[in-house]
Amino acid sequence: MTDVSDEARTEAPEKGLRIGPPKNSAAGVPGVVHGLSHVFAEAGVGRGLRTLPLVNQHRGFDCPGCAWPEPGKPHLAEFCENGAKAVAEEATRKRADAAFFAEHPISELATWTDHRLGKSGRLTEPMLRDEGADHYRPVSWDEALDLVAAELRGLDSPDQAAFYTSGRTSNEAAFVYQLLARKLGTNNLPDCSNMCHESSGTALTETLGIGKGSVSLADITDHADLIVVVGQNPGTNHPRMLTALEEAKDRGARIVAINPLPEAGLQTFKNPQRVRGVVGQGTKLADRFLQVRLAGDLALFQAVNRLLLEADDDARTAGHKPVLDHDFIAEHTSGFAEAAAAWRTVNQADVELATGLDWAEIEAFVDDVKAADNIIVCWAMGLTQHKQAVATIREVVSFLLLRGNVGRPGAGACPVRGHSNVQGDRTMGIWERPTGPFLDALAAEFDFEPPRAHGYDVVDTVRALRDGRLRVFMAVGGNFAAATPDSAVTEAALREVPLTVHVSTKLNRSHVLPGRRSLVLPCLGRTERDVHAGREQVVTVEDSMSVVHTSRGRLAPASDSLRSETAILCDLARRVLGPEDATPWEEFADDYARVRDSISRVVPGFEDFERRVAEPGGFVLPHPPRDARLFPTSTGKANFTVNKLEVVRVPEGRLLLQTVRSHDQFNTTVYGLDDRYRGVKGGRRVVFVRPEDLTDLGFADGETVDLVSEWPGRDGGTEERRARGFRIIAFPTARGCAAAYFPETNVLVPLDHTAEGSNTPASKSVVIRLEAPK
Ligand SMILES: Nc1nc2c(c(=O)[nH]1)N[C@H]1C(S)=C(S)[C@@H](COP(=O)(O)OP(=O)(O)OC[C@H]3O[C@@H](n4cnc5c(=O)[nH]c(N)nc54)[C@H](O)[C@@H]3O)O[C@H]1N2
Ligand SMILES: Nc1nc2c(c(=O)[nH]1)N[C@H]1C(S)=C(S)[C@@H](COP(=O)(O)OP(=O)(O)OC[C@H]3O[C@@H](n4cnc5c(=O)[nH]c(N)nc54)[C@H](O)[C@@H]3O)O[C@H]1N2
Ligand SMILES: [Mo]
Repeated sequence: MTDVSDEARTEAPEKGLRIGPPKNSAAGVPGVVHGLSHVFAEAGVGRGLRTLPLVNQHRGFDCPGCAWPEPGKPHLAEFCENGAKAVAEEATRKRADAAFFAEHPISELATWTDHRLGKSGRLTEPMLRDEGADHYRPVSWDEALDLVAAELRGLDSPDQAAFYTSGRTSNEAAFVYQLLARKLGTNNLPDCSNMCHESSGTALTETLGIGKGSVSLADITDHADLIVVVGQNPGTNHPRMLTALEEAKDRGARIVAINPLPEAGLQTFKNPQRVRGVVGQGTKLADRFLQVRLAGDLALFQAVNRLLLEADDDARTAGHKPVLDHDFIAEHTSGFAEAAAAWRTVNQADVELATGLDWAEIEAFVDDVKAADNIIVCWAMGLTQHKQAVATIREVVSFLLLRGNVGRPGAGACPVRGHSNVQGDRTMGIWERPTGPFLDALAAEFDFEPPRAHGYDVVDTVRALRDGRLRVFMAVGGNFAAATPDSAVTEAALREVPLTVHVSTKLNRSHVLPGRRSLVLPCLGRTERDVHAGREQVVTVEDSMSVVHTSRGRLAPASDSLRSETAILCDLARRVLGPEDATPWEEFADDYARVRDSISRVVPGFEDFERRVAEPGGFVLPHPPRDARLFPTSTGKANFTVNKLEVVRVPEGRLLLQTVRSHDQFNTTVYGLDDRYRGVKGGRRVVFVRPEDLTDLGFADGETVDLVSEWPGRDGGTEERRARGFRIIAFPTARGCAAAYFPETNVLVPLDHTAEGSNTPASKSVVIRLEAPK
């Protein structure tokens, strides 16, 4: 049994925890005040005011928060409460400098909570932990980078190194990073996407031929008749999306929310940039709320597709207008007959069991669908982090295809991406499974033979670490130790690797669970001015809707020793690959336009990059299904799929747990201890359970319990993982389902519990039991 108590990290029990009623509206003035209070507290009033007006403006910087696109003409302040917090976190005046590391041994820092670690402030100079030492000590950039280069050059095989990326990295840094890894000879390029929208990318590539969303912002604001928001909590995670949904509502669009939790942001939006949002009632967003059970969406969309098929039969028999778009299906799709045959066997009882919904509720949703000419489905982690995630998203695509909802205004698939440049990083080749054409273009541009074998994704990287197959683990951004599943396994594995290297802005858990030797290399953040070789540099990013644009930091860097990610990686590459390597690494670092020049020849859609990205708002990458109803799939058509439903059966006395974000965190960065919309203040060790389930299980609101996950062990027994000391909150979630925050609950997610086809940790459906603490 794996019993990991991370109680040790909660230095003080959460004495300040207070629970109030959940809210039924999002944002408004309290949101802005809350966001600004974070900025001023961290950055100071002057620095804060200088920063905010530049967020997401042409010639400003890309918000380091989420990947939601900027409107063509941004409002004067196109930032949101949570964007403000992300900026504050980076613009903070606090410093985790050499004096800080001299004062706090690593063994002490390892007991701090993620919240406290993050609040230590910005990293200021390169720090090294020597083998056996309990402190980090300052080192020069030369010493640090030579050390990494020596270790990489000394490997028996390049596959003994893994290069992780978190999705804040710019296009330029991502491009040089993957080039370095591939020149070294490995495709071990795991990234946060593996834990995020990998399931979307996999499903969309199979069905539409491209792993990206097919809608633009205007499709939502100006054209869609029905917008389905499934498995997503935009009020917290993509607050600017609420403005777009409000615009859609103003024109008469309908919104359907599908979620086990009644998220405040999906109910009412009080837009702080509008009078009625400030003093009035705000805008009611969702017209219909389907409170689906966790992992019930595959069954739900199969039922919807069956009902659409039957409605089409009826309409045609009665001589009415067909419900399905038969012309589109005939001309542009493949596999319809097989899928239709499968839908006709969809069983109502299975659907009701899996979804927890009444058939009549599903029929009412189908009426919305039939009434809408143009439909968009938006989704995020509620669909991607389940065992049948890929199948579910394929089924969503079938739903869209049935009525021709791809490749025309106001219609399409909208996976709402997480990190601000996670989509761009993948476009730049951060991928453990690069395509042949990409590698061919890279080979031609840089005159070398890139490795063709697939590398490790995140879960495989953890396995390789665990099994001693990696000797260097390097990360550009992110917090691998905290973001990955099965914390006990990952943390133990990371401590054994000979060298860990983290290029980061702020201190986090991954730095205090170091490898035998460990380097922390501090870099500039998005908000900061990047001057290199006497030239002010700009970087580029790609948003959730394939718009590529520039980002230019304006604040003075947190320390004089900081370097940009691109500069660090070019310098490292030069040292690793030696003088015999012909890549102009120094020129790349001195002028990122040189990197963009190479990108323009390697990555399709980036032709004439430098000129086009200088246009206000940047440019949109090609997307054949969206632009021309061309589907670059194996069949050359959009593919319908047959997906076998496995109803998740939760044993008696157990709950299905999802691990979610609170309103005061960005992934593993914990800004504060509140989750305002869900009524939580001053603590994070809470578990939301439905009152009827509590009664059945013999527990009560306010009790403290351990969460114990149960997983079929290899030897036929049950593996147990435990997270201690969670306060129960009676909450109106779907029946049989619970929710708690990550990263605290990552200890409960078994490493092998992943989505079929994408290997994404299934961190939204973990079987648990509640147990009175011993
Ligand atoms: N402020 C802030 N912004 C962020 C982030 C952050 O941490 N903080 N993170 C960024 C990143 S990297 C990402 S990926 C996105 C994440 O954005 P979200 O996906 O919105 O984030 P989660 O908190 O994981 O919320 C998942 C939502 O899906 C619902 N859900 C869970 N399981 C199911 C299911 O089986 N079916 C359905 N229908 N719904 C389900 C949950 O109840 C919840 O509303 O946000 C990005 N933006
Ligand atoms: N249980 C559970 N686990 C999850 C999820 C879940 O829903 N449930 N969600 C998953 C998802 S969707 C994601 S995307 C991952 C996130 O995984 P990661 O991307 O690895 O984690 P973050 O918390 O976003 O990384 C934060 C750290 O990035 C560094 N950083 C911030 N800005 C910069 C920058 O500009 N440059 C550099 N070099 N470093 C910077 C800081 O040091 C900060 O501490 O977590 C995944 N893990
Ligand atoms: Mo994400």
